[in-house]
Amino acid sequence: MTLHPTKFKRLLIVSYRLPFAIMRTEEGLSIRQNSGGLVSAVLSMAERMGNSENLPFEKIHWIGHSDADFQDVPPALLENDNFVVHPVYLDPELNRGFYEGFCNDCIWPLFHYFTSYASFADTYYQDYEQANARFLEKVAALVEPGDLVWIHDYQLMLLPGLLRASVPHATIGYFFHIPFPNYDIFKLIPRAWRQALLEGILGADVVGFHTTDYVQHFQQSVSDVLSLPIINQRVVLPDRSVLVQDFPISVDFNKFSLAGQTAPVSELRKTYKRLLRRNRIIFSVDRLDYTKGIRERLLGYERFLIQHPEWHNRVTFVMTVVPSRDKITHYQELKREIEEAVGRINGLFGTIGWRPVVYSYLSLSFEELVALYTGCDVALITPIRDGMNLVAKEFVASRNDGKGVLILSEMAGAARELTEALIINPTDTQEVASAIQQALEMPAREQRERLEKMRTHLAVYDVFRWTYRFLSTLQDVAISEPALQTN
Ligand code: GDG
Repeated sequence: MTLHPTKFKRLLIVSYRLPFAIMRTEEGLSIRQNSGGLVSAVLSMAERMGNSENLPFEKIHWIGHSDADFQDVPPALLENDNFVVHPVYLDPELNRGFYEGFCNDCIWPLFHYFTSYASFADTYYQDYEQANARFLEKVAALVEPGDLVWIHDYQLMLLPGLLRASVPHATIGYFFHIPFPNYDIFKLIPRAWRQALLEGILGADVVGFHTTDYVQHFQQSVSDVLSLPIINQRVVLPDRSVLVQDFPISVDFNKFSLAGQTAPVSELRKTYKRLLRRNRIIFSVDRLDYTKGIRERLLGYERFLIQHPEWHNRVTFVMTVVPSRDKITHYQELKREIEEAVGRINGLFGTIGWRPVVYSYLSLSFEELVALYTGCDVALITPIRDGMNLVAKEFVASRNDGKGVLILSEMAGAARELTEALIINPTDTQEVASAIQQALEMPAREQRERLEKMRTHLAVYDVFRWTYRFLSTLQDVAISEPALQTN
């Protein structure tokens, strides 16, 4: 599986978020690395560039959003060894309607099956159209023959279609990072919008999802809304066809597998264990989001503590919630509910010397994250709905000591691959409580055997495989369709 360096010269990634945030400090402008699933995946790939003949691109050109306030950023700040960044400047008001509105107050809840949270304001959709058109201006001005354009995620569903109309011979891939819901959910979107969203996505040559379920849901929507035939995984349009396939995203297995042994991580791990009085540790980390099942997880832990007094004083749940979208009402309410539940559990069971839940609302450094992945006994990952969930894969990749148990929700895309985890339904409080007990009491041998199977899978299906599979499929499709040849 290789890419064709002679035919395709540049990789253009287009996503809402850039890999770096531009900040204004007292010393002037500076950049800070962003986190999140997509950024983690592409940064790993970028770190390998130059050292791998499979990655022929010299630099990745990355087009993403920035506040209009930063239009005075000097070009030198927008380039490093791996990336050239091309910001799309959006006014705060447009960004509010587009990103906080249509993306995160309509599509995000709807596509995660939180239908009652979804708001269908006309102005949101108008801002979404306008913002996608602003991305188009930037991409269309940049794209050249021989470029691969890889567009990401639900913020940019219209962009592939806009780009196809503006640059008909462009080679366009599109990857969807969240679940694509079944048709009953998708058809809640007003008729004209849902048609435009599907036509937008079908502007790409290859459309990728994490799982075969999402592929099937998308195909059913295409067939019901647009009445287009689907033959051999291809949506057949009058002048061309679009390949729709699953490409499960993954993690940099080697990086996580080795990270636990570095001196800073070992030091941190020792410190955490000492601070937690050598208690057994249950760990979770997620962005603040109602889809992640944080409330439900706390109920499961509370039930476990009620049913198992023998574990009091001997176990600590380290729960980190990473600040996210906290300007949106549902997120503010969720934060309050989480903090109430943590307070209730600590009040009910805690003593002067023991806090059952150690909760923080902050972002961890990479070393802190790995120290917790490798220092914990149980990773408790209970989303109500999650496209993939990279935290589960990172935990497994980190455990080259063969210790630790993964409890994983069946509603995460990752559950399709990590079948040796203790798979639970996140709304079943008793099942979560029982899985915690089973995990804490699991014999070392069983832990090792379960981890080994999942690690063998991730060692092969790592993030590089994901990128190569997607990009080489895109190239093959572009080369085999004469109408789409770029030279
Ligand atoms: C979306 C989809 C899909 C988290 N907290 C910290 C931190 N992280 C990193 C993790 C991981 C990433 O952020 C989170 O990825 P997830 O996949 O778990 O979740 P989403 O952000 O919701 O991502 C998801 C993903 O896209 C990729 O397609 O899997 O389903 O919702 O890499 O390590 N990193 C650091 N400190 C933290 O506190 N350093």
